[in-house]
Parts: sequence; C-alpha cells; structure tokens
Amino acid sequence: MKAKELTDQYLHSGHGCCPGCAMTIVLRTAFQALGSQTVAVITAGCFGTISGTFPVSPIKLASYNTTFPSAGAAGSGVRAALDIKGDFKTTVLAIAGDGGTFDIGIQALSAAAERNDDYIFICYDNEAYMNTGIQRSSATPWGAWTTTTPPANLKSQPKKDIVQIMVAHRIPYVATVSIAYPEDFIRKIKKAKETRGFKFIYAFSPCPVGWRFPSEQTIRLARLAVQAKVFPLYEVENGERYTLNVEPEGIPINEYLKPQGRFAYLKEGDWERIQENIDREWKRLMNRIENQMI
Ligand SMILES: Cc1ncc(C[n+]2csc(CCOP(=O)(O)OP(=O)(O)O)c2C)c(N)n1
Ligand SMILES: [Mg+2]
Repeated sequence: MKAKELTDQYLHSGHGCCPGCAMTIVLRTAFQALGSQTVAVITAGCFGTISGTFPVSPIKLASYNTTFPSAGAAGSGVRAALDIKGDFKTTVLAIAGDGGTFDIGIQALSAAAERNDDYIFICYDNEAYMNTGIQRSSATPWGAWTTTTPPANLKSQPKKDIVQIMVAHRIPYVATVSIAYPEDFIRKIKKAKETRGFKFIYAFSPCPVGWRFPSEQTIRLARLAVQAKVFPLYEVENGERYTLNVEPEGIPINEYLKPQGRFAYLKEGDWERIQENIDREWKRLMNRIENQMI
C-alpha cells in the first residue's frame, strides 16, 4: 500500500458507536481500501444511526441513507444513475447488517445479485438486531442468548448460510473477511473493486454489548472465530472456484465460546454439539475447495 492510502481516513473518530465495536473497524478498513471515489449506500442498523447524524456525520464519503430492507435496490439505483452520467469509475458500496442482509434485505439483495449489477454489497454480521436492542436474527448462532431468545428459550435454529445463498447466484465474487486479518481483508476489497458485476463481502463483526464480552477483546474474538473454524476465511469466484485464504489452527470451540456471556446458558453436551456442527461445516467447505463445486 502507498503511504497516502495508509493515512487517508473516511470514517472519523468521535462517532457514536460503542467502545470495541467491530463494525466501525470493518467499514473504516473497507472505505480505506476503496478510496475517495466511492458512494456508500447505508441502511438502518448501527451504522445508519452513526453515519446519518446530519450535520455531523463521521463519514467522509458521498453517502445515501436508505430504508432497512432496500440496500440491494438502492445500490442498483445509485449504480444506474452513475452509469447514465457516464461515470463508470466510482465504486458503489452498499452496507447492511445481518438483519438487513439475511432477513429483511434478502429479496432486494437477491434481485441485485441475479441482475449481476456492478457494485459491492458488504454485510457486517454482528449476529443480531443490535441497534434495536439485541433481538435474534437468522444470523444468530444456535444456543445464543439474545433479548428475544432468553435463557429458558435460547436460539434453537442454526445460523443461515448466507455465503452459500450468495454463491448459488453465480456472482463473480464472494469473500469472507475478518478485522483480525486486515491484509487479507484489504486485498479482497481491492479485488472486489477491480471485478465487474455483483460482489458480496461478508464481514464478521463481534459486538461487545450484544455478545457480552469486554470491549478490548474484539480483535481477539475475531481471530478466535477464524482459528476455531467458526468463520473460515475464503473466497468464491463465479459460483464455483473456492479458495481458502487462512489455514486455521482448529482450536477447540470452547475457547471461542467461553469469553462470551451470550453463550453462558449452554448446558452440558451443548458445546460438543456445537463442535460437531463446526466440524461438519468445515468438512463441507473442504469438500467444496477440493472438488471446486457447490
Ligand atoms: C421496515 C423496518 N422494520 C424495522 C425497523 C427497525 N429497525 C431498525 S434497525 C433494525 C435492526 C438492524 O439489524 P441489523 O441489520 O443486523 O443491523 P445492526 O443493528 O445489528 O447493526 C431494526 C429492526 C426499520 N427501521 N424498518
Ligand atoms: Mg446485526
């Protein structure tokens, strides 16, 4: 990276996010990798609340705030408007949380992917509706506490596999990214910028408030998730070319679960069950990488 790129910042300090929020690091990294010729399309969610605070927005990029379900449609609209103006250089970056991607936003997202519209969609996954008070989403993992999955009734469904859903659209580029591996993250954002068509970037985003861990542990948890195979770092080109980018150590799942209060209500046997699921998903991923197919 050139020196100027390292110092340019498009998300300033002094914003309203919680201490230790991974989402701000995710987006600061993405903005920095994309540079100033970028339009951010922002939906309701934690980022919408801190970036939409006119006239003191902390982001230094042209941005468009839209409704919770419509990141996919708004991204397509901004891209079309730029194209009509003859501006094929500006990058469009649609930003949504897991709720705005996996749940309420999936229709518009799927439609934009199916049209192969030329922009990047980034999902920061903090595994719940954090902005409105830690309600479960379809990205919340099995066994997690949220305010709508209390101790007596923990999340009893598995996390939706959004990567496979997006890969099934046969779009040119899907990649998972982590703030604990910034070089891999930046490389993937730059690759997405250079690739024509629809790009889906999926970012793991630990949330100290919702996951109940100390705010200085954010990066550590992001790293543990990769190393425990909870969040593998890989990329998929054209719906079939799979590449693993970081070889995980395969540390036991309890090292990742233990620091998080949201998993404090798991009972005997639950950790083993989670480990079995992780191992099964990992085998599936290895199979895809080895055989280069969905
Ligand atoms: C149509 C509609 N339904 C509900 C809401 C209320 N709402 C705003 S943000 C949000 C949760 C967003 O969750 P997510 O996308 O995961 O982002 P996070 O808050 O976790 O950053 C909800 C339910 C809304 N703004 N619009
Ligand atoms: Mg969320």
